[in-house]
Amino acid sequence: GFSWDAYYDVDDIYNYLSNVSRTYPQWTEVIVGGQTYEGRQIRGIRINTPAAEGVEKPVFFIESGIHAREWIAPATTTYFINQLLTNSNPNVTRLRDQFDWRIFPTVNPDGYHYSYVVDRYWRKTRSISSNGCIGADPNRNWDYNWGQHSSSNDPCDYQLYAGSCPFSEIETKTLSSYISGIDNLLFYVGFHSHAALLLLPYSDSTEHVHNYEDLVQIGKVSLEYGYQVNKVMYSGPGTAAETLYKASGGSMDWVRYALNTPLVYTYELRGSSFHWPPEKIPEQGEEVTQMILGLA
Ligand code: 0X9
Ligand code: ZN
Repeated sequence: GFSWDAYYDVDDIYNYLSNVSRTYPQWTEVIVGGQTYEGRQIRGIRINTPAAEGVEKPVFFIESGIHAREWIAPATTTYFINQLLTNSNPNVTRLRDQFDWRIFPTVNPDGYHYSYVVDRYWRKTRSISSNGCIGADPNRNWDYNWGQHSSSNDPCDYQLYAGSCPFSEIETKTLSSYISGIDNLLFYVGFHSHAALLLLPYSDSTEHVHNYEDLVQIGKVSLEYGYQVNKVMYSGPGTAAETLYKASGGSMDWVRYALNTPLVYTYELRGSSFHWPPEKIPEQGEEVTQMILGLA
């Protein structure tokens, strides 16, 4: 069975999504957000409880695991899915009912699988370049100011190769097209590790978006909620460019700029390394649940 005391490979995560959607067939469905180089699907779950007649709920999108080695992100995302579906606390059921959820625990499943079975530190996709080197950083590959900061043009760069062109990777190309098709997208939240940070757009520039003050205020509430769980305070919220470093071609910037999505956040979860022991999944998952409650 599936649980939150171990890390699982892609197939097990996908089976969990299928099983849980069979348990709640009226509210949930397995959704496909895109395709991968090795022929996998980018599989997620939609959770959408019945709304009042004529009401279209805002969409809350969760992107996890764009970087393969950041295992705590997929693990806490399935933890959160489980909370939404099984926790009868009124705060959680209200949260569940408030949004049309689109949750993708692992948007780079080829990379995650490779990290799981071969190279624990793998970060990129698994596409093969013309010179034979493998993978692009899927968080440098989106079509907004592509290839400027913290990006490499060398396909053999282990971490930061931005791809041969914007959306060269089938994962970002298909996922971005899926996201473009969503009406009423309100929240887009990405999970990474490990830095204990809350980041806002933009990554590529220190310019502040027009609702920057709202983003900061909402983000602070999220961090206060999260703090209550483990008494650990994250840094931020602030623009990724100011708080961390400038980086181009990230999903956050594209979703904010190209789709004009109002509320876009990236969390860097905790951990002393990418080897955050699986015993930490529940406390980190609880923290994520509270942080999302704080946002909402
Ligand atoms: O560099 C990244 O893509 C993210 N950090 S990580 O260590 N998980 O790789 C940060 C993403 C958002 N921030 C920036 N792009 N600056
Ligand atoms: Zn990352």
